[in-house]
Amino acid sequence: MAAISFPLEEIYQLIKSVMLSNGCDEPNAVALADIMTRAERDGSHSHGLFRVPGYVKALRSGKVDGKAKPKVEKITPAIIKVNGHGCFAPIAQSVGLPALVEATKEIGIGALTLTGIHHFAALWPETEYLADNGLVGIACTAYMPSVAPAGSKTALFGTNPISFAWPRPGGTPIVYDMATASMALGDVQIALRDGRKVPEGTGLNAKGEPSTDPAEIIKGVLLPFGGYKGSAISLMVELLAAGLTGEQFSYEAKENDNGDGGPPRGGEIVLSMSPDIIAGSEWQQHVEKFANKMSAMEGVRLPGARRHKNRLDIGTRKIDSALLKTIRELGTSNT
Ligand code: NDP
Ligand code: PYC
Repeated sequence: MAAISFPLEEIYQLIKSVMLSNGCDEPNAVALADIMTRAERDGSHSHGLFRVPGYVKALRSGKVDGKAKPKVEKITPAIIKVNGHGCFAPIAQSVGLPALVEATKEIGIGALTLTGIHHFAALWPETEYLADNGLVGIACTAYMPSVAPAGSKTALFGTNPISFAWPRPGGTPIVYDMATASMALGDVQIALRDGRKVPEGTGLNAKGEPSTDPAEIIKGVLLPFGGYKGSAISLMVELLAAGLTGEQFSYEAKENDNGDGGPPRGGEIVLSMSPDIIAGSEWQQHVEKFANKMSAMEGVRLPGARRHKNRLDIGTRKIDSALLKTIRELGTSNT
């Protein structure tokens, strides 16, 4: 891939200006610029600048309201509900997560449901926010049918990510964030762009045969990670993100989507727990011993460590030059 080096601050300003010139107000543009710049900073390439064209498509088609003002409601002392009123997810999270932290610190456990949102980002920002506030976090969201349940060759599940974070006061949290598909669709699309094959087991072509060609898999179907076990976790994500929030399952999201290429309307659930309240004051020492034992093992690293290391580099990031050209054009033309 031909790449251009670009400073993080310029990445932020570019995204913000593209979003402002495509119908976002300042708070929505800031929330999007923040989430995508942090993805580029950490090396979450499939959910950084790569997503700008999709966000813009959803704004231009009118599917997403770039001026939406999400509404927060406390259903019980532990249950927070945010209605995004057709916004992209980051602005809804920015109002819901602080309320979730406050509730969890009081009750010990909490749940945040987000409805009427369009999620197109990585999920680690949600769970890491909770860990940075001393809480354990779990987040998941559904998407549109892209993954065949175990035993089938037809898509029903979204790529259905799940993220988990555990706080390590004084250090970086333990965080994993993974699609329950064998590979996130964004990474398959990037493999196609960069002319790379994907590993065996990623997906099937349109005839239902195994393939390592990303173009063929995009026309066919992705497989869940880990066979029937990943399939069960993807099923759980559908139930938590749609069944429990009252929002659309992936198949419903597709049926009701306008096909503009941007993220469909859906739901997200974020669960949080206070180790201080649940485990008591000794938890940190106990967990540190375990984490240190694990990371000292040969060949082992803790999930999240790659991103946290990338984050220490505040220099430029390499951006695909064709993508950069496309994004710059999206900021000047509005058709
Ligand atoms: P990866 O397979 O790249 O990584 C999954 C997790 O495994 C990460 O937490 C990663 O940590 C960790 N990990 C990777 N290698 C190792 C290792 N050797 N040892 C220990 N831990 C490791 O992610 P996916 O491709 O599955 O997902 C990419 C992104 O796509 C996610 O951010 C996800 O939220 C997003 N996504 C969003 C969707 C949406 O609907 N909004 C749908 C699907 C995916 P580390 O980061 O430190 O490498
Ligand atoms: O990479 O699978 C993906 C994805 C879907 C929605 C946002 N990212």
